[in-house]
Amino acid sequence: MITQAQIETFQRDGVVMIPGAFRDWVDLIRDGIDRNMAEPGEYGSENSVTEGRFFDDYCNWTRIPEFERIIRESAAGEIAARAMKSNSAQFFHDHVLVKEPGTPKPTPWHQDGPYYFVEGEQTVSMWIPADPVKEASLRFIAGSHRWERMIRPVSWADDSDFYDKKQDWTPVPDPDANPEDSKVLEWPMEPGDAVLFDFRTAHGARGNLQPNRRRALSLRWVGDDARYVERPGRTSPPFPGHDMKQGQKLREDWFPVILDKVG
Ligand SMILES: O=C(O)CCC(=O)C(=O)O
Repeated sequence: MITQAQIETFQRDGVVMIPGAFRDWVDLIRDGIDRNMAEPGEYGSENSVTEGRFFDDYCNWTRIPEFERIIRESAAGEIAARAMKSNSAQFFHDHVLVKEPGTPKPTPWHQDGPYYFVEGEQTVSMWIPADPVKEASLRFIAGSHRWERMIRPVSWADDSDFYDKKQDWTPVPDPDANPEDSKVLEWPMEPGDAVLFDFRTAHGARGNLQPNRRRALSLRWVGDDARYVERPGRTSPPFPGHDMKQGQKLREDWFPVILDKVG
């Protein structure tokens, strides 16, 4: 499921690739993505691309039965808890990201944490491609989950500031311009492989100039120590009406605890 060596790699680098982790779930992932694209939710976006298509949408698992099955019935919760070294795995949200062939738009370098209203040492996203991916797979800056300051969050559509209020962010990095400053990790991936990464790990992706689609499902989890935090504006996802306060655990009726004790 996840080896001790993979757990240690995740803790050290903030990212690990687990070949074949969701191999048996690929058909269901594809079916769920098809349903999501046919019936986008209120957050569905085309990211203002003018060439190709970059569709993304999130927070649909309660209306897409394929996603709910993967979250509840696959080993995802246990893999998440073990990677985070947490007793529990609480589900935060699902995120579908599809780059169609001929889409040059890169995904900007970012950390997910600043967009979210949750923080902790125990967080993990699992990005699972439903197609073979070479150039357009996720790229990560090893060890960036330990950076003291977080990267300025930007709108994916136009790179403008995501929050109106100023905060002491670190500038968006450009590891390709300064390759000696950071170690970039990336892997060619097969359908059902998964990269696991901390919400604080800096990552981005190239455009998809390959002839095949690049469909992916990201599942986001938090562990025992994760707590609600106020951000300087509306977060992404926003979860309107959540009614949580600084320092609270995420409410379990909206964010289900899928595993409460690692066996
Ligand atoms: O699929 C992509 O291009 C970006 C994915 C991502 O940033 C994420 O899953 O957090």
